[in-house]
Amino acid sequence: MKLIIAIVQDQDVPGLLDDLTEHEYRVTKLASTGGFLKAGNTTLLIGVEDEEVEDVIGIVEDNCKTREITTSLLTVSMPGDAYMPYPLEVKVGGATLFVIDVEKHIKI
Ligand code: 2BA
Repeated sequence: MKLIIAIVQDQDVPGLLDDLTEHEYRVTKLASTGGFLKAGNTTLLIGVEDEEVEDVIGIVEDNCKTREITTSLLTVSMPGDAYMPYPLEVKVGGATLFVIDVEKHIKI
């Protein structure tokens, strides 16, 4: 068994959850925050059999889009100790996935 940890953008979550549950996958949704942008995103935990991993990756690919986000995260220093926000273009991926071996799966 594998645990897929999928970090996705909030906008893609409703369609992705519908698609996963229609295919009878079990999923847990966690609210998360990206360390770089410090903006909300969603982390999904999906426990699957080994042979289902590729199917789940395909469903994530179908539902998650890469987006360009402009942020004023960076500041440049100006004369006189002033700081000015500096726009930064960041490509936020469709999804970041980790696939982990599950040692034991217990349901009580
Ligand atoms: P954030 O950390 O908020 O990152 C958002 C986007 O900012 C990233 O998109 C990437 O394009 C850019 N970025 C991140 N760190 C950067 C840095 N040190 N310098 C320049 N640009 C940087 P993605 O790579 O698609 O990541 C989207 C979200 O997925 C991340 O949000 C984070 O929550 C998660 N993530 C990505 N890679 C991860 C990893 N190796 N471990 C844990 N979480 C990860």
